Amino acid sequence: MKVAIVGVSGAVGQEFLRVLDERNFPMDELVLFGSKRSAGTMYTFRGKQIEVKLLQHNDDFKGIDIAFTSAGAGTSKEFADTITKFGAVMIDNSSAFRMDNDVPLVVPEVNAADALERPHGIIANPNCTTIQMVVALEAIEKLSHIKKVHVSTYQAASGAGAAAMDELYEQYRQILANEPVTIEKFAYQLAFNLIPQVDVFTENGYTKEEMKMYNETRKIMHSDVKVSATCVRVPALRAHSESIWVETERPISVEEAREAFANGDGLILQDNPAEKDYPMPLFIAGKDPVYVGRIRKDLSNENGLTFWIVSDQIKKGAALNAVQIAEYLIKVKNA
Ligand code: 11C
Repeated sequence: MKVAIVGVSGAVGQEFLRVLDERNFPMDELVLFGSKRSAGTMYTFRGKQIEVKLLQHNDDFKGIDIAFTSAGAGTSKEFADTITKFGAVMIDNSSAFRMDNDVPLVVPEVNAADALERPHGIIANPNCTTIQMVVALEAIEKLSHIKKVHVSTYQAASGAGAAAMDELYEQYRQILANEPVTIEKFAYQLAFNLIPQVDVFTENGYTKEEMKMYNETRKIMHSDVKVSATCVRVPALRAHSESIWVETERPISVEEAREAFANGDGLILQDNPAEKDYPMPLFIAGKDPVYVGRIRKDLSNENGLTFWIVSDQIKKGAALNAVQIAEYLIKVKNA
């Protein structure tokens, strides 16, 4: 098994190195690719130094079985043929191909088998906010079909990359030192603030991030569910939180929901209000599962249920989900 990481110097690229090592991913060789800026950089993997190669249109992907790509949608589109032409499976973290009909969009806890049908050799990894939401929704969907979802997100700086995380640290330092605040990665100062905009606005007044939650959820769950989202950037570092309201076909009790979450694939139930026990981004950063708490009946709708989820955006929201897809392919001998 020969594996490649494209965009290894980014926040997600670095997480791929950690996740592959931590999960003891079976491989004989790892090849790293990057832009002009990161080519030549050395990274250590399982005690071995590996130099980052420049991503180019050449035959470097000959012999690669699985390529994890996380270098932005533009790079994914430009290099998809180069990466897949010798048979590598490209598991792409960008938004480039997610909504293409002939590219599966996969969250293994929900639709792993979709990964087996990939006419272009490409499997898309969904947007982080969608991934963690569908893992939780799937547990409820098994009880009763979900017709509607309202969701507000509380998205960490990590969603905008490693430089954005650095900017958040730097903003807090600058404020405390009484220096002018640097604002480059976000529309406004994020430190001591919330920004009700993630990505750009579309014609219907929702942002692209909010529309990803609508469209990707329907594709992954093979569902007619309607998702209305408000996505907010918050000054947390690397785990996204979501306040979710679902309307199901039949009423679901809190006890039923709790049991479903407790037994759900990829989920941890953390819901003990009396002990002030609920998931928070500070404590979930670095962890694999999606944590669920604050489960309540909706007071305005008999068929409504509301809950709170938190998951590490760089892990389950990106690198881990992609590696789990690859693990599934290996398990069913499809890569
Ligand atoms: C954020 N969800 O938190 C975004 C980052 O489509 O893969 C990931 C964007 C994407 O800013």
